[in-house]
Amino acid sequence: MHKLGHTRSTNQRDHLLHTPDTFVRTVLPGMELATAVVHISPAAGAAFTQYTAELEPGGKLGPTSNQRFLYALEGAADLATDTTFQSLIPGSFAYIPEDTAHTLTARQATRLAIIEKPYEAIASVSLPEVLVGHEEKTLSVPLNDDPNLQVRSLLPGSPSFDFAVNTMTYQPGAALSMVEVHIMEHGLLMLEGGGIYRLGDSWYPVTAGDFIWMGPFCPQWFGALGKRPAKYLIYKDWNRHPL
Ligand code: UGY
Ligand code: MN
Repeated sequence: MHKLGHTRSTNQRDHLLHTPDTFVRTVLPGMELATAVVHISPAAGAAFTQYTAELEPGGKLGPTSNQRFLYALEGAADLATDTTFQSLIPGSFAYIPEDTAHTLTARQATRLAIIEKPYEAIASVSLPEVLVGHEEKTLSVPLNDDPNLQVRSLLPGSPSFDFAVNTMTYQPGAALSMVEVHIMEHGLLMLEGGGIYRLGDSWYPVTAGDFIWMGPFCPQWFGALGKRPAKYLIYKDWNRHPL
């Protein structure tokens, strides 16, 4: 249906809301039988990029020299590096360090959330290695002792990693206990349910399929609405000095 020029999407200096009605597909270099919806990149003020890759059966991702994080949303795909071969199913995730040759091939129609970022090495800290896991095998812990708000850390907290990716699940009515203002930026993909997101001085209704970018120090708060839990995948830069 024609929306007569209306959308919930908005692009502000310190935050961006990207809703599916505004998604435009593009092909990134090296992709085969695949397209990308790029949600955020340095062009809009972020220090990382996040996109949703949509692959047909046999589709492939292009290469990158940056570190890459994958989270499988739908379908099935094989990830091969020089040392590993792993099948990804919904809820699977993989971390690939910078300068690590790999191929990702879809076995059926597949959708992946992908985050890429230049690695910030620390001289005394060992480099991270390839890591593949499944969300359901990670530990679920309450945030601030609230059993209705559960967080799963997909990556280890070690300083080898310069970013974190978590899932957060809110029972209906659960909310962040405070408005957060912090140096870390976020890329957020709403996976299930919905609610109200405060970003800066605005409050937005959000639902599964939406993407949000929060820049450094963007005031942020979320409360879950509706009759089912709200769940999102959230990236943040992490473990590095601000200067
Ligand atoms: O990890 C976080 O900063 C998280 N609590 N932020 C958020 O959900 N907007
Ligand atoms: Mn936050």
